[in-house]
Amino acid sequence: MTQHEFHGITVECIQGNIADQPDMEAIVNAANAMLRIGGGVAGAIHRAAGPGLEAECRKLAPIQPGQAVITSAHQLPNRYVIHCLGPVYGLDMPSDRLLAACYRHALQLAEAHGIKSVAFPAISTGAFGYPSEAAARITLTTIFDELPHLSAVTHIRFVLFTLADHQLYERMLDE
Ligand code: AR6
Repeated sequence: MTQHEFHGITVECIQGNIADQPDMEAIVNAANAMLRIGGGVAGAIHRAAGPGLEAECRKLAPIQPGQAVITSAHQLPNRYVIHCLGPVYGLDMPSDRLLAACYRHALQLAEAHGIKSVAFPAISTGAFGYPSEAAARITLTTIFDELPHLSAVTHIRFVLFTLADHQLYERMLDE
C-alpha cells in the first residue's frame, strides 16, 4: 500500500477487490448506463450487494457518461455505492473530460452526503478500453485538483485489480 497525505486528506492505493473494502464508507462502481449487474467492477459490486441494489438502481437509470448517482450499499459492508458511468474510450467524447467528470461528480456526491472515506476503481479501464496510464493521469490530476475543496472526505483509496495498475498508481502517487 502506498499512502500520502495532502491537505489533511489521506490518498492511497492498494491492489484488491473494490467489493471488499469494509473500512470505507462509500465505494464507487464503474457502472453501465442502465446500472445493471454487468461484468468487472459492476459485477463484483452487484453480486456482493444482492438484488436490492439493482432494484434501487432501476429507478435512477439510465445515466450519461460522466454522471454519478448514489445509492445505499445493501448487503455490502459499506454505507453507500456511488455509481459512475465512464466514457467508452474513443466513442464517448471528449473521453478525458468525461472521465474527469466521473471522479469530480463522485466526490461532489460524497461531500453532499458527508461521506468521510471513498474507494475508487480505475473507471473505464476495463471493458470500456481506456488506456491505463492515460486514465490514471486524468484520475489523479482530477482528484488532486479537488482536494482543496473537500471538507467531509478525509480518506480516498484507489483499489486496483492488477499488479500492473497498482504499480502504475504507486509510481504516479510518488511523483
Ligand atoms: N475490483 C477492483 N477493480 C476491478 C475489479 C474488482 N472487483 N474487477 C475489475 N476491476 P470494468 P469499465 C478493474 O470493466 O471499463 C462492466 O461490465 C479492471 O481491471 O469493471 O468502466 C459494466 O457493466 C479495470 O482496470 O469497468 C460496464 O458495462 C477496471 O476495474 C462496463 O463494464 C474497470 O473495469 C464498464 O467498463
